[in-house]
Amino acid sequence: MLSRRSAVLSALAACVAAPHRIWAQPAASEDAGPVTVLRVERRSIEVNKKPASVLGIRQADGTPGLFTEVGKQFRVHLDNALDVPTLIHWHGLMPPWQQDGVSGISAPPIPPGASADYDFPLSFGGTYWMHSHQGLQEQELLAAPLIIRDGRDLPDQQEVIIMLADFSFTPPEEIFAGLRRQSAKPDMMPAKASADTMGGMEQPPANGNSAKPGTAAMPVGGGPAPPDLNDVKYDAFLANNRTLADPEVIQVEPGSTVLLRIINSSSMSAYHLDLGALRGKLVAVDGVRIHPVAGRRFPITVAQRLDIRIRIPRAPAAHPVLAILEGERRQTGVILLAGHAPVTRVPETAPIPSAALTLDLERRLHAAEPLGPRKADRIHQVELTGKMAGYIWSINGVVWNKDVPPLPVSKGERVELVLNNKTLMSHPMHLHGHQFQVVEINGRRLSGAVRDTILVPPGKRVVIAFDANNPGLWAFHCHLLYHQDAGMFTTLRYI
Ligand SMILES: [Cu+2]
Repeated sequence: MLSRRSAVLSALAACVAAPHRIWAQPAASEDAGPVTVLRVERRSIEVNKKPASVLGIRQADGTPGLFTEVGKQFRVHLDNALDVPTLIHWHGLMPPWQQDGVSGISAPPIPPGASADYDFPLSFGGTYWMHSHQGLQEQELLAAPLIIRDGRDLPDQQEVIIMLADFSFTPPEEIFAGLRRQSAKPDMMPAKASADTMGGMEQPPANGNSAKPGTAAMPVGGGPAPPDLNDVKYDAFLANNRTLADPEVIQVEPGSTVLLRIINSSSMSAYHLDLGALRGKLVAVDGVRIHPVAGRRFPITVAQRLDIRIRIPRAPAAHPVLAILEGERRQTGVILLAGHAPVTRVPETAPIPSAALTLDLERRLHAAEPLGPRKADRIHQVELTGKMAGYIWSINGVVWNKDVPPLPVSKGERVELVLNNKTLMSHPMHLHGHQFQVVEINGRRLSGAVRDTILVPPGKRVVIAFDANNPGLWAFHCHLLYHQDAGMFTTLRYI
C-alpha cells in the first residue's frame, strides 16, 4: 500500500513541479490528425439587456468547444488566456487520468498565459462537454460542447446543440458566501428520517411529512416548488447563451429529422426539457445509446446530456424547445423555425410550476450495450451526507480534503458503488474516467442506462456498476458546483 501511495504522491509531485509539461507524447503515426487549439478566454454576452462578462473555450475561428469524430485522436493544445489559473475537464471522456483536467487531482492548474497539451484516442462517440474544474469558474459559463460524431449521426440529419446554463450577475464567490451565511437552518437530515420514511417521495407520501418543523418541505412529484430545490436564485437561465426574451432561432427543414443534443452545463439547476407539440425519441443519455424512449418531456439534471431525435412537421411553424426549471415556472429555450412562419415571443415563465426531478424516466432507460453480466468484485457504500447549517456537504460524513484516502479499487474488477442519499436535496453524482451502468434503483435490479452522471434524489438509493479498466486517480463527486466545492467530493484510485 505504502509503495502504491508514494507512487501516486510522486506522480502528483511531478505534476506540481512541471506545470507546463506536455501530458502525452504525440502519437508517432502521421495520421494522428491535426492539433486543435482551444483558448480559454473572457467573452461578453448580453443577459436581461445588460452586458455580462463571462468565460469561454473557443477555437481560433470562434467555434465554442470541439467537434470531432470517433476513431480520431483527441489532440488539443489548450491556451489559458485568462488572468487566473484554469484547468478544463473533458466531461464523459476516458482519457489517461493525468489528462482528465481536475485541478489538484489529475494535474495542477494552467497558469495565466501558459498552456497544456492533450493527446489520447477517442474510442466512442456521443454528446459530451468540457468545463472548468478549477474553483467556481463553471458558474462563469466556462463550458463548451464536445461532440464526437459517429455512425448514429445520420448524414441527412441536422444537429442542434442546446447548452443550458444558469446565470447570475453576482460573482460566484459571493453566491457561495451567501449560501454559507444561510446557516440558521437546522440540520438537513432529521434524526429519524431514513431512506424508508422518505422512500415514497416520488409519489406523495401517505403519512405526510416527517421533516422537523423548519426544515424544507419534502419534494413531492407534481406538487408545488419545494423550497430545498434551487438553492441559488439566478438572474437568468440561458440556452446557447440567450434567454427567451431574445432566443436563438434555428432554421430547420420542414419534414426533416433533427438530432437535439441537450447539454446541461448549469452549475446548480435541473430542468424538464419540453418539446411542446413535437414528439421526440430519446436515443442516448450522457452520450451513450439506450433503447429509444418516446416522449415530449424529459428530465435533465446538472451535467447530464440528452440526445433526442425529433421529426419536424411539414407545415411551416415555429417550434419552441424549452427547459423548465425543476420545481418552478422559470424557463429557457430555443426556437426551431421550420420554413417561413411567424415567431411569437415565448414567456420566461411556464403556465404551471414543474415537478421536482424523479427517477421515473431513469427506471425506463435500458442500455443498448449493457455491461456484461458479472458479480461485483468490490462494493463501496457511498452515503451522500450534509448539514444545511453552514452549508456543509460530504461523502460518508467526510468533507473532502486532500488527506481523505481514495476509495480503493483494483484493475480488472467489477465495482459497484451503492449511493445512498441521506440529505433532503438531490445530488447529480459524476464519476470521472469511466462509464457506469445504473444497475439498481431503490432495491430493484435493472439493466439501466450506461452513463457518467446519475441523479440521486433525497432518501433514494441507486447502485451503479463499472469495470475498472482505466487505471488512475479519479474524481467522484456531486456536480452541483457549490456542493462539490463545499466537500461532496471524493476520489477513487487504482494505479
Ligand atoms: Cu449535491
